[in-house]
Amino acid sequence: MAHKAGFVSIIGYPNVGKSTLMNALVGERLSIITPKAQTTRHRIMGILSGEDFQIVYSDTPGIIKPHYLLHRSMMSAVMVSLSDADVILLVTEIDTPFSNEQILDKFESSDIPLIVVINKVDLSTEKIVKQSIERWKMQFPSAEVIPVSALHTFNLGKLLDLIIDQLPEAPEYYPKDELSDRSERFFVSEIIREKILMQFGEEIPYSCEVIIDSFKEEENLSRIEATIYVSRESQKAILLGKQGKAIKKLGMEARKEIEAFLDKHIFLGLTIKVEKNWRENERLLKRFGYMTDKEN
Ligand SMILES: Nc1nc2c(ncn2[C@@H]2O[C@H](COP(=O)(O)OP(=O)(O)O)[C@@H](O)[C@H]2O)c(=O)[nH]1
Ligand SMILES: [Mg+2]
Repeated sequence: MAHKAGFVSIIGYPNVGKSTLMNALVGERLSIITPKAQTTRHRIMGILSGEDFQIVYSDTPGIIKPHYLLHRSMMSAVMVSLSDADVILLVTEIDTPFSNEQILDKFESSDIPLIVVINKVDLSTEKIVKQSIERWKMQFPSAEVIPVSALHTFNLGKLLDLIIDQLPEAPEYYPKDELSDRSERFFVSEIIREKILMQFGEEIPYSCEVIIDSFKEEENLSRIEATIYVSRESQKAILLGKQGKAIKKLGMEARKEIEAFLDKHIFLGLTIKVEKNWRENERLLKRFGYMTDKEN
């Protein structure tokens, strides 16, 4: 059989389970997952290779109305991912209709195969799932519609078959043992950001960015220094907590997870800095790795 390969863009509203789905399809924890919207800020590739196929998934930020320059960069990550795609996975939940006009226009003006993935069917009944499938087929008559549960890996084998069916014949794009185009540094900063999302409420998670300042391999451990940027002094105080308790807890949780991910001991040094309104600042967004040519 000829070798098939291609790019598969995973898009949808926030929190529908795009990152959970990509991780389940690739079989590795690449994208961070939390119950909060806007967890994913960048396009993150996850690569699945078989003997006669290679799928390069792009997990993308949830589709939202942009309020900040940061959001605009997040939305252009979605649009770029769509324009390179060989197959599009539109991830939805049972009863959320999809009505983003910019994306619907993009579907109309291209003939990229579309698969509507109805996720979280574990939360629903068979009857409701059936009705939902019919509704999606009405909206997208030429699309495949498939119910799954990314969390419980239900129906993912069938989804994989549908994807491979739609891939063009092509040689592999990446070495077959590669899992992502992102570096360990990137994943480490994402794990720290995930712990911030989990530990702090309100506006804190949305106001933070994590930058790895240095990542040094020593004999028995990796020494990682990271800076957490926040938008205001008051946020810095919350992150620090009383007598530095909050940041200490954050550091411990992040270190455990990073050690599991890298499979080695690490030292993690965390510093907090205030950069006023970084989400609106083009220069800082560039420095933080947004709005680069690679992504936009
Ligand atoms: N019950 C259930 N929850 C899910 C499923 N897939 C994802 N979730 C949860 O939905 C939330 C958002 O998931 P995430 O992958 O970060 O969504 P994203 O914003 O679309 O990337 C998390 O709390 C996940 O655990 C599923 O199949 N069933
Ligand atoms: Mg996500």
